[in-house]
Amino acid sequence: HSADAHRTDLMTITRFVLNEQSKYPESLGDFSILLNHIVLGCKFVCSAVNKAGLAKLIGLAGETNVQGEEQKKLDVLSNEVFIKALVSSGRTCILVSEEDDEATFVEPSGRGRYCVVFDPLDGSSNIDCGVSIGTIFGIYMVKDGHEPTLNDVLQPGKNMLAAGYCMYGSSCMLVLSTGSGVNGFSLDPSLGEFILTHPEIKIPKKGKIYSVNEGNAINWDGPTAKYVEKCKFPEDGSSAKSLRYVGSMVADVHRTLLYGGIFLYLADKKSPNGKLRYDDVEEIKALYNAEEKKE
Ligand code: FBP
Repeated sequence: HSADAHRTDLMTITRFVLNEQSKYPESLGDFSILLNHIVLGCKFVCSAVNKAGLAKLIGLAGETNVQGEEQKKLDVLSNEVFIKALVSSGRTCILVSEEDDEATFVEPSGRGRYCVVFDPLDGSSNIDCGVSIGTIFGIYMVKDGHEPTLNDVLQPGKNMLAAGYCMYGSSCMLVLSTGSGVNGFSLDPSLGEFILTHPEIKIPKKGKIYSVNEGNAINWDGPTAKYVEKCKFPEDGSSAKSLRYVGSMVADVHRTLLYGGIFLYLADKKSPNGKLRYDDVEEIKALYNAEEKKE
């Protein structure tokens, strides 16, 4: 017990990724460097999010009281931090952020092989009331010697090298997958390090929770409405499920991974393609289908 209470052998996220990399002798260590820069972005956003309420109350330098101003600022600030951290890693070539209309192409002299797609601060409607929000990221790689183009990032998720999220909740957690397994790291604020606290996360086989914005039920299709009805009024004698919906995807996904159950974010009559925020959904679909056919 005492060993548990005072752990001295800490598996930091850097150590974890370096360990993983050592299994591949040809690896150049580029991925650990990239990840370190992502981790820096997450730590910055975590600190900014934690200070946000206080900043508003006591008017920290640079904050204004104009309504909505600070929320926008936190989004914009987080985006700037991530873009700068990723560019300065020297390991990226294309950055696609939910905050920006256009992709950022890194100057050829500072380029690496990785493309990062990300939402620096998702769930912005939850900022002002201090509810969990998060950063989401995915990483693709361009082939050696190949000039990076937008097609390198308009690819199916299964072509990603790694993906993860950081949740700014009652604790700050970074969850990462590099393709085999999912591992969770909690930020120890006194050390400023993400420590492996949730190794090999596996979603429980059975869960007692369903998570959906039921306010949209009027637009659901028949099978969805029927499924959710069954969650509430089971016909097989099992007990009804509990409803949990934060409205921050990272928090809802994170809880689902740890506690099990189902998270739904549906295409419905109002948004038949789902809520994909892209001007030309058809273009994405065409690129996606072309990629699928190639394989
Ligand atoms: P914003 O970041 O623009 O607020 O939207 C993203 C998001 O908050 C997701 O994280 C979440 O899953 C979803 O919107 C909730 O949407 P809705 O309110 O339609 O259920």
